[in-house]
Amino acid sequence: MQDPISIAAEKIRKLEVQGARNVAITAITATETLANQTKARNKKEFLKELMKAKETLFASRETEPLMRNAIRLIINQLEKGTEKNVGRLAETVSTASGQFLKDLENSKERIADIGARRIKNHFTILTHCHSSTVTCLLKKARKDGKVFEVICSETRPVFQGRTTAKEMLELGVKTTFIVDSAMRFFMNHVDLVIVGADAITSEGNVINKIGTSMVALAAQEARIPFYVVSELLKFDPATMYGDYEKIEERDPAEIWKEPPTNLIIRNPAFDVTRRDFIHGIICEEGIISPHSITEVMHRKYPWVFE
Ligand code: RUB
Repeated sequence: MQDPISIAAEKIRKLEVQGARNVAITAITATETLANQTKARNKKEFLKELMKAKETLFASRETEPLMRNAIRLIINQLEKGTEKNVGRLAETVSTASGQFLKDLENSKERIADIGARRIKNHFTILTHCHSSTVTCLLKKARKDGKVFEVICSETRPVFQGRTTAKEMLELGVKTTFIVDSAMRFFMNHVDLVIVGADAITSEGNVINKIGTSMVALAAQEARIPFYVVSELLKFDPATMYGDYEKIEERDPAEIWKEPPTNLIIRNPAFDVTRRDFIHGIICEEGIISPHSITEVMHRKYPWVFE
């Protein structure tokens, strides 16, 4: 029987679980299951097991600081404490996991409340890929009685835009589906661009699905506000100390299953949108300038810098 961590990592790697938030939730839940099923005889063995799980989960997708911050927080609580009993250590993992998931849910709702206010009646909103945070915000706007249209890009190579389009249709929102290369063509018909995030760097740059930086460029040229919706814990503290955020490069077969020999295919999953193109980051603390990210993180989540 496969252990919960390998199952979760495999689902994440194959994109059966998609989007930074869902990746983090899957990783946290698997860590909790592992802790509850542990056969470790002492704290040392238990921590060793969790460290191995951490490595496997972190390797499943490289550009996911929300997952990394969550798992680090859970393990740090064990390392810091004096508790030695394995049963009680497993309970600590459960409590910390449950609390993190609850906070994540609250942040999402807060982001949706704040972001929905930015949507005016009869707006056309363009989004790229599928972000559960973006669709939650749009659902909230709809619930508040706003009438708006959505344009979604298909998001090559694995078409996450289809998920967004289906969700919008279910909401009863007039939805237009376009190929990624048509995004600039439609930009003049758009009032607002809203995208999600996988990572935020210490400089306030945002990493999201490949193609996002091109949308940002097109939005700036057309003078259309470009917003990122993101929980603050997508901030990657390693970027503060000089590391570049790694950009996951995926299997070329996602682009072309049987390509001609000698063809070089590159398949980066994400790109970097410079802070200068971002009107604001809509997060649980409000709408903030990307320039203020480290200051806000120090105030709200100082433990990420430990
Ligand atoms: C998904 C993607 C999403 C962010 C945010 O990429 O780039 O915009 O992850 O999603 P992939 P959420 O499909 O490769 O995971 O708001 O749900 O965290």
